[in-house]
Amino acid sequence: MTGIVLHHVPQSRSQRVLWLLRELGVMFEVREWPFDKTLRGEEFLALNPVGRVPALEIDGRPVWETGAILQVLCERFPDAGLDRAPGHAEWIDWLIQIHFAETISQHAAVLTQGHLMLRDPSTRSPVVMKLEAARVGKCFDAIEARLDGDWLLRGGFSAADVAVAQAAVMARRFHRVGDRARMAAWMDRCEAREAFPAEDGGLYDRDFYEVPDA
Ligand SMILES: N[C@@H](CCC(=O)N[C@@H](CS)C(=O)NCC(=O)O)C(=O)O
Repeated sequence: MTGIVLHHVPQSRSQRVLWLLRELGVMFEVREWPFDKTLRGEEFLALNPVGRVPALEIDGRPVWETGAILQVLCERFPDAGLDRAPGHAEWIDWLIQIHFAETISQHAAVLTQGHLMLRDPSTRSPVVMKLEAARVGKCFDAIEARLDGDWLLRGGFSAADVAVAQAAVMARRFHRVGDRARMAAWMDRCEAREAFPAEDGGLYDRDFYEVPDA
């Protein structure tokens, strides 16, 4: 038993924590959960009171919210160089990117619900799905505009790349990266990293989901 346990559902936001732990090169265990009402059971609610993944056990306590988990891990293992500590010239940009990932993930989550969870098409809103897909596109525009080198921060690869790229991997199932050349090359660089985790099972049954007609 190591001190760190990741509570994980493949292809969910916990993939972000899995990737970061691999980049940090630390010992950890993974406990995989089904993506169902088990997450609302007593055992999981003791790890995260709103029943969501990821949850991380570290230093004898649970931590939840992906952005908080990334910050805790980067601060706990500073030698890996994946953080930008308070006072660092890139600290604020690092923080923005760590939390910007959640904006992207929120859109992907709404679209996942529309395309995969609401099985009865009459309960879906193509209008909302179209709007959410367009908002993913705006996020991709922001990534394209941000990139003027290999990584999101000039100082080099960091947890900011892990956060945003993992969210973009989820979101590109709903809006194509298209002709955003800098973003496409950055995604390739991220996915080529040794620590980038292979997707092993999960929620999605195809690479791309078209918005249905209204
Ligand atoms: N802001 C939270 C969101 C967590 C979240 O909603 N995770 C999804 C998977 S990506 C989940 O567990 N959904 C289960 C549900 O909504 O029932 C975080 O970043 O940790």
